[in-house]
Amino acid sequence: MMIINLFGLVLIALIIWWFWLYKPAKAIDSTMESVTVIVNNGVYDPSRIIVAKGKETTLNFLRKDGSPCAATVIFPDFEVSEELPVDENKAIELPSMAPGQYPFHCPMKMYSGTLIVE
Ligand SMILES: [Cu+2]
Repeated sequence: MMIINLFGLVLIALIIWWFWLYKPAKAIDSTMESVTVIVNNGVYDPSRIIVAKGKETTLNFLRKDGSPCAATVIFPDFEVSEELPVDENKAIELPSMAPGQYPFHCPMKMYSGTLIVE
């Protein structure tokens, strides 16, 4: 009986967490502040970046991860593919974009992020 009650409590806690507390990673607004994306430990940080529509954008990438996986970042919608040197700031020029969401990732998609153009 105790175990069933405990299970019920855990379930309720999970439901509350899922519906009210869980929020996806906060998007960083590159129109308000200059953004440098840190590439390390399997994640782009920030991984969600707000970009102004209709004008060219420069994003800075700083790769900390020496593994070959992290070496290239690809923006498939814009046919942009850039090598990232380790521990060196790399500015990537993106063309003017229409509103929408566009993924960017490493060649194997272990690193992944989203551009939010608005
Ligand atoms: Cu990879």
